[in-house]
Amino acid sequence: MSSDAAGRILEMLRNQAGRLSGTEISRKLGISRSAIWKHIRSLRGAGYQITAKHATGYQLIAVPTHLTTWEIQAGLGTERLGIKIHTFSQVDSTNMVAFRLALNGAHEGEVVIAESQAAGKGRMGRHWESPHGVNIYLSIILRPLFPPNKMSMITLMTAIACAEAVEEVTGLLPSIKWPNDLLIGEKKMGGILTEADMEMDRINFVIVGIGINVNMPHSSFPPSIRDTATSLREAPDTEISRIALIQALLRKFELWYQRLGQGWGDAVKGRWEEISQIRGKEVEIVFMGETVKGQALEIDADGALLVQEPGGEVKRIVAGDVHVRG
Ligand code: BT5
Repeated sequence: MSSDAAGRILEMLRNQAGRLSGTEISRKLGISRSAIWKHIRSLRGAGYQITAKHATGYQLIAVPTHLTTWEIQAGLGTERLGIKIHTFSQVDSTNMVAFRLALNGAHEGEVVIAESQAAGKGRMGRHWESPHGVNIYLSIILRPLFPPNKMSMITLMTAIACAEAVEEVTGLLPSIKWPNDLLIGEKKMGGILTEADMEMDRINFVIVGIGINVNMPHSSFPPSIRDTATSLREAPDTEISRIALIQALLRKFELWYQRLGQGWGDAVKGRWEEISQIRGKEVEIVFMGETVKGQALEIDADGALLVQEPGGEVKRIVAGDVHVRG
């Protein structure tokens, strides 16, 4: 049974104010009444409330509150991104699922989304808190044609896409902390984990993992991050539609990724510097036990952070944790 036909039936039901007869669906889609019934059953199984009356037909009463491919794709409007969306109730990590799919030949633009993660990953082996049903855990498979040294630009453009999507949906523009933190005020509400399968001179695929705390209540944060983390809901204190946010995110992501692919690295750099908190600030960067202190200048064409030490020397930072001082 094709999920496509189920999706098209759903679309017809959405656009219908009252009941829609089986004959009408059958005529429009060229499928039998019994095939329609099977699709209706699978939609119901996915959480859609659809009533069926023998004489008058079908009516959509309610859509599920959990994330479904159909809800995300309805009115999405992207060209390639999210054309295939794999949704799960729970996974180990959406990045790991996406990685496995990519190894098996998944295409650029395929997306993995889960309601919760049992082993959500941060950078450098760290853990990402991923409670069920309240946040966004999403990974995008990319097969970029540009060289490995441009990898960091993908993380930066992802941060821009996330910030702009949040602004579109909530009216609140988060700030970005190099390289992968999304902040509201001083608190972290999202993070990005970019992983890749690559050789010396070429990228086979990239997995961009995005975690955004959307409706997570403050009480759900474990004590270890209660003072440093926040969710979007906490800011305006209203429930935020995860569907609307995912759709905005996929659209913004596609736009910025296309720009990057067309050689608009300067536009990415410019927009990133506009949104980021870091330019001109006194920073301390820790990476693998080493600390660099100085003033953050800008990011270079490959997405590295340039920091001027008190002695005047400029260091190029490609990875690490940034602390803004003072
Ligand atoms: C990150 O790492 O910020 C990258 C997070 C990426 C998560 C997404 S979810 C979808 C995809 N699938 C995955 O498995 N991962 C990606 P890092 O900069 O290393 O920050 C990790 C640190 O942030 C932790 O050590 C905690 O201190 C803190 N933290 C953990 N969970 C958090 C949360 N939900 N909100 C805010 N801070 C959190």
